[in-house]
Amino acid sequence: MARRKDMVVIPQEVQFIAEEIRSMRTRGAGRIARAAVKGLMVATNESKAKRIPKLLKDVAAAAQTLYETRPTAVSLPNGLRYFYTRLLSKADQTKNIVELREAGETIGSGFIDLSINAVKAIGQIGSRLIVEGDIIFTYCNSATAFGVLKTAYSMGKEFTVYVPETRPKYQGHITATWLDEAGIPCSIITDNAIRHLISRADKVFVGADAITANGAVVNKIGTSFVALAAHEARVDVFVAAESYKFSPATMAGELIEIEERDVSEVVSPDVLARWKHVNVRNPAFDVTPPEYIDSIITEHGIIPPQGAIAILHQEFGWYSTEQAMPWEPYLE
Ligand code: RUB
Repeated sequence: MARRKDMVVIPQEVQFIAEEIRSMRTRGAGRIARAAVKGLMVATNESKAKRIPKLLKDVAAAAQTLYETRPTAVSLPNGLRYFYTRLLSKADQTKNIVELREAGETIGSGFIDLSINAVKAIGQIGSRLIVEGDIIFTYCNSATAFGVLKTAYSMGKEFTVYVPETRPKYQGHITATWLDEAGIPCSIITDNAIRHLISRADKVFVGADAITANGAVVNKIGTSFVALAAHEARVDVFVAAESYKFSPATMAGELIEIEERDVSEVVSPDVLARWKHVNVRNPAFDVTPPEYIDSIITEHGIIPPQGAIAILHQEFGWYSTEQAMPWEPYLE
């Protein structure tokens, strides 16, 4: 069948990036955001559009495809919004499609640089919280939290790290590998051992997929259990999170959607097939209330969780529904 000339086409590379995120081959909130923005750079560059309105439609379709890959990490819509709002304002200023395509490159690499620099800044700021001889707990696999540990270690501070395995996908093993490669001594523990061992720890460092207006932290399922156990044992909990992980929609009372993933991640299909009446649930994230968090380390500095609203205002102003998905009006 002949392809309509004005039909929206999503480039294969964008579909590939979307699948990498969906299947968690690309994972971690920061990486997800950078990969999605890369996808929009590709969509802008590869669009065959001859006119600007069509280019905006092509990029909108790519943005929607990427947006639908995983629901919880707010860095994903924030990254897509960063790109698309700037592309729209450039489209208001120029009639030249070549200029707009070039702007896509600049905007995208602007976000990627901002993201990488934020992780580095958090590493620098957070590393000051670590003192010689500390016993540290982390959870799951967060490049931002790891950046804090790696920076402290490169400053010559000696400390050890407990890493829970993080069922069902064992992201703790990735963290242990990174620590091992960096030369930082660590112990892998089962998730069940968290409460037993956390009383020996001095500090907890975790990452975040989303931070709400009231300072609650959404992160890998089980993080709230680590924070609860730490609170009980009077161990400080620090969250390392770039400002694009704060959720503007929560200023308007929206809740963060908690992703439920395929049950085959928890129980093998063979076992599932044998069971007749057993239901399996696989929520991928949970919410840690602000009461269980001591501080959030952002690239702008360390804030108490109650200061989340200040970051949100600084980054996004007051929330308006137009900020939700700026590409929506351009979807076919
Ligand atoms: C990863 C996870 C990480 C945050 C922060 O979950 O919960 O702690 O995404 O990561 P998943 P980073 O494995 O399901 O993506 O600091 O690397 O952005």
